[in-house]
Amino acid sequence: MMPAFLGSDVIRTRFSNAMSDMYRAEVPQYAALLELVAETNDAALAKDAALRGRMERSGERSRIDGERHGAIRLGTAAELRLVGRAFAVMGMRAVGYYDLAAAGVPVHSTAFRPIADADLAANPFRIFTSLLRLELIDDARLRAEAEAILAARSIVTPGAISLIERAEREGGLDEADAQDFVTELLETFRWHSTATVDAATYGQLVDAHRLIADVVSFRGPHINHLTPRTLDIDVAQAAMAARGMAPKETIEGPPRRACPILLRQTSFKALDEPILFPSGYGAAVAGRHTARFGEIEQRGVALTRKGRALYDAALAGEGDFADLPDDWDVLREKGLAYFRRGEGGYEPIIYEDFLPVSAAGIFRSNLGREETRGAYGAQANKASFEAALGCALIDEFALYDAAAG
Ligand code: OOG
Ligand code: NI
Repeated sequence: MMPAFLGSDVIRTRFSNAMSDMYRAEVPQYAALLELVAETNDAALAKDAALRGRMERSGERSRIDGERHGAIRLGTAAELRLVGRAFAVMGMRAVGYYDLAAAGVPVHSTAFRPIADADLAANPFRIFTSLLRLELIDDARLRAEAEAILAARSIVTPGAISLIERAEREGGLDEADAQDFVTELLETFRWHSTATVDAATYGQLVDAHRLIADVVSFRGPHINHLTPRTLDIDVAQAAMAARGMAPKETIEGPPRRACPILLRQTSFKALDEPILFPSGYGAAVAGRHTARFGEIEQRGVALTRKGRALYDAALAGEGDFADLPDDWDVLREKGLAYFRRGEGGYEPIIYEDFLPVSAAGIFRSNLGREETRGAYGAQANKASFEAALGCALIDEFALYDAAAG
């Protein structure tokens, strides 16, 4: 008899919940943030019947409570490929390319997420995944050292690797294997308070870029935030401030509107955490590291290429946010945003992706003030990212075109 495989949606949901439980235990501020977002969402739904109706019809009402994204930073092509295979077991595919080097952050990124409407409705869990661009370290000796350190680590447990291979070979995982897979894969994203490098090496890596130190100095790519989805980011941000969670000053993304578009995000500053450095003399040396933070986001309608061009122009100061009409019907009639035909007429298709300028703002605010360098000279290099991943990145617009039918 064929073994009964668990659906990839079920494995993804279990993994997302396990990550959330782990991060809640590691970072108590995250638990407080979840509570705050749940309260403000309940209040927003209670007072806005139109929002409630729209969310119920689109299926978002049932997914919102468990909806979140996380972020990790990887060091090598081999790590990206392996993590991509692990995410594939959970139905998550690499969508979109985000070049952060232009904003002075030495990484390029994608988002692993489900792509089919039904899978998004089941659980849209996404992981913003960055790959370090070691070629942007100027100092050749330090670059070689960082490469050697990364080449020596294994970020996925042997148990997880054999379950990834089994899922690929047999086409899925049964209940017991799926449970083991979730438990084993969680290890990859756990925080390690002891660095793998000595304090001097850490200092040199920080001097090259704080982000390089964060990727290279530890056993693995600790999850650096998990972001719940709020239905009213201005209310949630005010509540964060009122509860002493010190959000960053500005909300990334478009301004507040009656008809939300794309993505608005804000974060609280990274925690300053104690770590230990190994030393050649037996006793560990105490130090501090900032990497992990908290973030909230509000999602709106996905823009078409035409709508996105207007948004990008406004962001670049070459247009105005008012060029994007704040009215569902006009957005649809002008072909600026994506809608699907539902029982209640046309329903907005939610934006499931990220924004590079916003992401750079989130990165920067969590790397400390001193880390505000200008753009790296390097060009965006999608082809090298795809070569590292081992397959093409999926174009987000093609997915929205298909969803709109
Ligand atoms: C990722 C920062 C970007 C987002 O939601 O755009 C991000 C990171 O700090 O690793 O989280
Ligand atoms: Ni984020």
